[in-house]
Amino acid sequence: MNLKWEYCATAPSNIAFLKYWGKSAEDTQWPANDSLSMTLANCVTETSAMRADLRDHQFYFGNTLYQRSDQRWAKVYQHLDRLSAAFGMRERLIIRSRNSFPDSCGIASSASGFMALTLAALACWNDLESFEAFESHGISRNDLAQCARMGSGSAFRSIFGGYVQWDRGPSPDQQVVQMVEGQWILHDVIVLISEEAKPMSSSEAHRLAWTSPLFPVRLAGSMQRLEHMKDALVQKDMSRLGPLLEIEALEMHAVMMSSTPAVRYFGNATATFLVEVRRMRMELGIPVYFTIDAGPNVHLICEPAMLARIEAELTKSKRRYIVDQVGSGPSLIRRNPDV
Ligand code: 2P0
Repeated sequence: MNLKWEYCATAPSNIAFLKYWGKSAEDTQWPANDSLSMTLANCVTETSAMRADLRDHQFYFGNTLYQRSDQRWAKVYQHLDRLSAAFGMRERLIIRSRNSFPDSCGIASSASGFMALTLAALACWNDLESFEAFESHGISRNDLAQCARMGSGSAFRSIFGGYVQWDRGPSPDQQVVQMVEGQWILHDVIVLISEEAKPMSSSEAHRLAWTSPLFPVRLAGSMQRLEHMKDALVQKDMSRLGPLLEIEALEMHAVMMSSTPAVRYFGNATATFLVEVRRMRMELGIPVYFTIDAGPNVHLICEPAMLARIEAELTKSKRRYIVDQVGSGPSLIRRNPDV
């Protein structure tokens, strides 16, 4: 065993087309409904893990060491504790993590973050340098995703590239399923509306979903919407996928806003921009559609041929944005940090 190896994982974020909102069981992270997402290519977390002779793990984000007592990062230490207990690992790790996207702009990074942390830590503890090595060791991609899911539900879907379904399944199984037919190249242009901190964590807001009178209605229709979305993805039919994306995002936010207490993740600045998106579509004839996660930023989904026109419009209205697209999923390497 070489204590010096550093295991590095790169894991993508994902944008939910059909949203995971509400849990039927919190302790097991059981989602109330199936969800479907597009794995991103450029918005990624890179995390490395190295064994160390220390009393506790050390977690660096960027160049800063954050201790276990730091509330903002407590979930990272809890996740390492959970993984070490599940795999019977006692060695402490030095974890270094950074995001390829600006972390102050309110793009959810828990999916990429918890997937990268899970992969790097388990690779390091088990001395495994690839997904094939994990497989030979009896740990499948689905197993890795199940571990990441306990840190943050949305991380479950970041184990694969392309379009990925979180199948809530019957107890005791949940599955992460890659849509092999969905090889459609789509862009996600993330328009940065606000950098303000979220008023409430997603985990807390998930809990409130059950108080909304709209939630049962949402759950009753979600499987049918999933099938329609999958079909539109297979057919590469933006005129069918686009309206489904928008109604899905608005429905999730309607559930949030009608919860008690109400959760409001976007305000007037976002709403004003949605009018601009509709104008691009209705007046300029650009087939572009929005989705919104648990925050104020707007994800514009479009085909590659439309990107230049969308960027021109965003530049004209002095918007800040990040261009991303469907990506190929996480990766793993082992390296000697001294070389
Ligand atoms: C999703 N979101 O499907 C939905 C859409 C945000 C809106 O999953 O409590 O941070 O850690 O499992 O994964 C955000 O919730 O919540 C989320 P936890 P998570 O991507």
